[in-house]
Amino acid sequence: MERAKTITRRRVLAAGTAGIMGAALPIAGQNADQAARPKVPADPTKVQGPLATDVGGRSPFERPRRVSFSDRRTSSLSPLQDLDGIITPSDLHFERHHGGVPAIDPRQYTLLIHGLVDRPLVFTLEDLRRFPGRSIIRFMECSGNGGRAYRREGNQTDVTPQQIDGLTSTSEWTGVPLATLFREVGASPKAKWFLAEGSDAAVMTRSIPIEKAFDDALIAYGQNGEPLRPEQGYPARLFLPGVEGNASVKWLRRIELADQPFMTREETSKYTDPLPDGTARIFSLDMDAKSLITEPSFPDQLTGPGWWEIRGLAWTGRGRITRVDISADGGRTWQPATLDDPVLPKCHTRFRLPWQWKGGEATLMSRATDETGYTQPTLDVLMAARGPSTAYHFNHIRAWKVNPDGTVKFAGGGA
Ligand SMILES: Nc1nc2c(c(=O)[nH]1)N[C@H]1C(S)=C(S)[C@@H](COP(=O)(O)O)O[C@H]1N2
Ligand SMILES: [Mo]
Repeated sequence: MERAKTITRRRVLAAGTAGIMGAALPIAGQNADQAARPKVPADPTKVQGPLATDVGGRSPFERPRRVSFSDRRTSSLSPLQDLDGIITPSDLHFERHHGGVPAIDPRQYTLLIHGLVDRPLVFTLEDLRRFPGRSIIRFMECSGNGGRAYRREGNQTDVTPQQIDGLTSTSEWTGVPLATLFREVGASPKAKWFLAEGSDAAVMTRSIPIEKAFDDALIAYGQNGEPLRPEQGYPARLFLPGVEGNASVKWLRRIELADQPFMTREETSKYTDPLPDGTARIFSLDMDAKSLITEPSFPDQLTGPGWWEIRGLAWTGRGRITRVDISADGGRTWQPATLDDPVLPKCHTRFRLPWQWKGGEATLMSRATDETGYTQPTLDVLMAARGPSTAYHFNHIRAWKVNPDGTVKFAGGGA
């Protein structure tokens, strides 16, 4: 008995609530005198399971799944509510593709870099791997992510974090810095933009300011310790940390340097934000600070009043997250959450806050601030700035309503 109590107290201290809680009341668990003890087989040698396998799999009891909205399956969303920590397992990384997933033989793969350069060069995958490499843990988010939360279609309440915001994921990306390749080809000082072109049926093309190449752009061939998944651009993609996902062109086959942007379809007709005053935001590449509570969320049902840990993810394309505040009363009062190590730039950051549910109605919200001092806006503020018809960059504060029966429903911007 004493042992169980000690563990409980330690847990409470770890959660930083000892002061509020006083004595070591268990947060969860049954009295060990009454509960069933672990079953111990008489002969442990008789319970040996399957032998070692060459490639592992998930426990059959865990079934996280990406989901797709459209029958055309042009995208699938990460199950954010099923994940701990900050890394998205590669097979659950969200996908977005405009022309399917091409099958590329890595031995046939080439990347051409030309335009305003001294020496146009073609690189094989082997060539790319030979350059000094780099691994970075960074998020990638589709700038169309969260449109559902912004428009509040049908005022849906029975939607999961995955359905609202599942077009964001974090991986460890490995590759060669684009700056290295630009030095290799001898990028001209006249080059101000570069075009990235994919080899999928959509021939995705985007123009990127040249500074990004010399900052932190990567030609990535690795994801979470293994080659990129086909869905993520195998065998090589452009990866632009902190930038809207669309510009991280997958199945990359060509880069052209120029003195101006190319004004492709994807940066004029698409990925441009019409504003209420008749102008438009174009090349709005940076992802603004955002956060989302992933637990509790729909379809959770809290089993009773008491201590629950509010958990979620925060991220920003402009550096590190410096704080996340949580409100349990619809935005009237806020409390700072704890940020788990590591807090990396342009990366999902895990936040947590112990919360005592009294059993009544509560509206849970999270609000992220990044190192530039920018704070995630309310839906009203964002809507006033961008208007109702904008189609990208929906980073406003989200809300979840906890009902007296413990059910949790999506509550849009909270108001
Ligand atoms: N070649 C190519 N690159 C592409 C796309 C595409 O359709 N074709 N989709 C873009 C979009 S809209 C996004 S959000 C990201 C998604 O990357 P992911 O599928 O690895 O998550 O890839 C981008 N790169
Ligand atoms: Mo996207």
